[in-house]
Amino acid sequence: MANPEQIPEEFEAYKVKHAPPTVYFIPEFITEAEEENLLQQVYKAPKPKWTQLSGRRLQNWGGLPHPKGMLAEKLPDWLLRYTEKISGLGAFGGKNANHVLVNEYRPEEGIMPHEDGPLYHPTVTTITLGSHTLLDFYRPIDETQTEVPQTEESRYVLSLLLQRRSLLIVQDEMYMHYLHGIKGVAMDTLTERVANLSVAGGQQWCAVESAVGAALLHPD
Ligand SMILES: O=C(O)CCC(=O)C(=O)O
Repeated sequence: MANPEQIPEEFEAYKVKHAPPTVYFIPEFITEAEEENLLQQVYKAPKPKWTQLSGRRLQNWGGLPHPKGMLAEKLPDWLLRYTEKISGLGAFGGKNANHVLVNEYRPEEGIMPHEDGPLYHPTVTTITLGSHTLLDFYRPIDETQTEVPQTEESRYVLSLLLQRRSLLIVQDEMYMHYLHGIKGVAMDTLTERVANLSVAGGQQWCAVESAVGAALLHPD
């Protein structure tokens, strides 16, 4: 299990304070040139590398995660550079990330609230490219709760504004207990429920362009 204490002390400043433990948000983690290079690499991949799903398309790098494990493949150098850099921060409890999921969302695309499941190390890190995204978190359905209807709205906890070139690290309770999703909207509304708004430097409204998020996942 990830140990947030392994993240160096200088990263304490990037801890999102108004969120359950543990979330780090680091704006401008990569440069504009690095972002451009990553986008070029993503879009240079052959067409069969893409898997089209409803509301997004994705590329799997490092192998295909499977309930019985993963037949690992070597990550290409253009991704290794970042998996090593992020793993070196201690994000994966001293282990190295061995899997990268590239998600592309076009305007009005998104992903329903979900958990990533036990196959993964309880940490996910995301570099956002090309545009921002608003990542929403929800409490799981509470079967014992009969008084309050268990709607998406009533279970909504907070959002994180992921600006392009930023790095997000989500660990432990925030990763294991809460569900995450991205609304398929053309415009995001930034409210006081965006927990990293002060760090991200918010505007009231932002148009969503296409966005590519690279997630590093560590299957145990
Ligand atoms: O794009 C993201 O940041 C979320 C992706 C995600 O949750 C997933 O691929 O399961």
